Amino acid sequence: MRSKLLQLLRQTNGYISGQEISKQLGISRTAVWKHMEELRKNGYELEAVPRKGYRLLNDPNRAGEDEIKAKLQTQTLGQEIIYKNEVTSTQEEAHEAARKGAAEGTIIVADRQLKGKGRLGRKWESPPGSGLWFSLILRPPIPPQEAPQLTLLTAVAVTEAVTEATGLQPQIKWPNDILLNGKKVAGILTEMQSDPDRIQAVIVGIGININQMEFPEELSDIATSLKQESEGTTYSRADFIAILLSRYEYWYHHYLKHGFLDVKKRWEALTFTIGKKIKATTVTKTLIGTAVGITDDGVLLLKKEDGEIEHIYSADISL
Ligand code: BTX
Repeated sequence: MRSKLLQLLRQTNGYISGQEISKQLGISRTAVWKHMEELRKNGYELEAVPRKGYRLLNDPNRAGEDEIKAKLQTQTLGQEIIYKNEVTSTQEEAHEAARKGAAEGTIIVADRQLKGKGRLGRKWESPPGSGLWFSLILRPPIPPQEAPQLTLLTAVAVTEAVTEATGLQPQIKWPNDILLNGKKVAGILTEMQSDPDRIQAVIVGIGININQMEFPEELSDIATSLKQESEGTTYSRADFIAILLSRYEYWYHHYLKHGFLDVKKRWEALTFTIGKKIKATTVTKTLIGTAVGITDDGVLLLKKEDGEIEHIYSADISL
């Protein structure tokens, strides 16, 4: 209920009356007042004016353009910020912005996604007020077939950012899952706008569960948040994105200057997939074997029991 109330306050330009809130949320005026008191205790600054209603003055967990800009320490990434309270998917918005010529480094951030996209048409749960849902537009001067390397680069940047922000040490599961204690804390979706021999834009979608304390039932065993893994510590989403963009910029520039090798080495140091016996489920078949490494294109090498090496381009991995 409190997140619905916050959403209402965030969406309102100016004041919203207690009566309107109680009508929209289907709760009593006393309940509205109690929730407001709870929000105040949690650091939200609220103004209450007789006959006008309530107004949110300071939102400690907002990750809007101003809050992010105040924390950014990058040269290019995040210099352009498009912030929306609610979108279908930041990927869609980013594709549109990229087609219209948005500069490299532009980010599209939303408080909530109604149809957050995972890989292969899957859904990414993106509730308001608690996670970081954003897409980054890159225009790397690399051939289209090398774009998958950016997925691994992204996983490295996200993992390092989680450690820097929280002290926690996530592990990467090939190709793009970031796990804490075996549960998914972040997901990465890399899409591309490309001519046959030239990339127009790479749209890197990043979803990170920051402050959720609960998940829908079907995710409760497989998903976690930074807050859940740090005994209830609340993290600032604006701080987190600023740290992440710094790590990203470091690796992205390093990659453009020196190539993929160091990214690959760092990825291998942060993953637990390599050396493990795994089951890889692709669209057409299921393979069992030992993950022995990745190629320079980020393709997973699976050694089957008969010794043959299979190249896995896209699959779900389980141990
Ligand atoms: P994926 O296909 O690897 O993971 C999707 C699967 O993860 C789902 O089928 C579900 O089991 C699980 N899942 C769904 N939501 C969550 C969640 N919040 N936390 C943990 N597990 C979850 C991963 O796809 C790529 C996700 C990218 C999301 C970003 S958010 C910003 C950008 N915009 C957009 O629409 N997508 C990206």
